[in-house]
Amino acid sequence: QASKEPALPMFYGWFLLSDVEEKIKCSTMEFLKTLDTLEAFKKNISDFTGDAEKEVDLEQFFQINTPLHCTTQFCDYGKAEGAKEYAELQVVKDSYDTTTELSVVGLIVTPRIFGARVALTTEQLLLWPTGADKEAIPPADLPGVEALPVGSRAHVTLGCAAGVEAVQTGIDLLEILILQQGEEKAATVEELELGTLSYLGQGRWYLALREAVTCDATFSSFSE
Ligand code: 2AM
Repeated sequence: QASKEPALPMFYGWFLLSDVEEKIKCSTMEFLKTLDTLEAFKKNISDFTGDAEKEVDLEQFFQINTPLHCTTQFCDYGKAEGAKEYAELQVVKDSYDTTTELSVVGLIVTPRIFGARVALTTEQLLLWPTGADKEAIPPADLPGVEALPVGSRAHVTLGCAAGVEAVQTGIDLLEILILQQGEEKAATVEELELGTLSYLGQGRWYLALREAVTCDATFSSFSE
């Protein structure tokens, strides 16, 4: 009798420990509050509201996406490409339930999502699936993605605007990174206490943190 295959999860990733999650929620909300009050942001408010006269409360605009995590492999319970192969990797089995330190190096805000950019270590990159940076992106939409270093897409989705799926964060992050590498230099740069804020047009904001924030996180999986 053939043994039943173990069920695959919805996704694998690093999950922020609960006290870290609280800390990050608070500090990133503080940043949204700051961004909301900046003249440069107000000047471009129509990116978010469609109307230059309208105001937006960014803290209300994004719905928080818990548990806060950095997805490595999206499995969709086995339906996603490469899910089974990933689950069978020795490094995935060996790392399961172990805790690591994620380094948050930037924050991104767009009219769709609010997220934290994560810089992965060489060791963490062993858990980053080949091709994950380009997953779920029609190639024609993001020319230049091939030139980005492996792991560029690593992030924690902090919140999504109404009706937006979390998968958008990785796509918006890659788009911002491509813009930053290209000819189009950021339109506005403002030095904040937290770091350097750039505006990349069409409601895309990037804060390069002056100091990376380290977050303890456990490698695990999630199923609804
Ligand atoms: P995220 O990693 O950008 O936050 C459950 O939906 C989780 O899997 C979310 O965290 C989501 O986005 C991620 N996810 C959903 N669909 C995905 C896909 N096609 N590729 C990669 N990650 C995906």
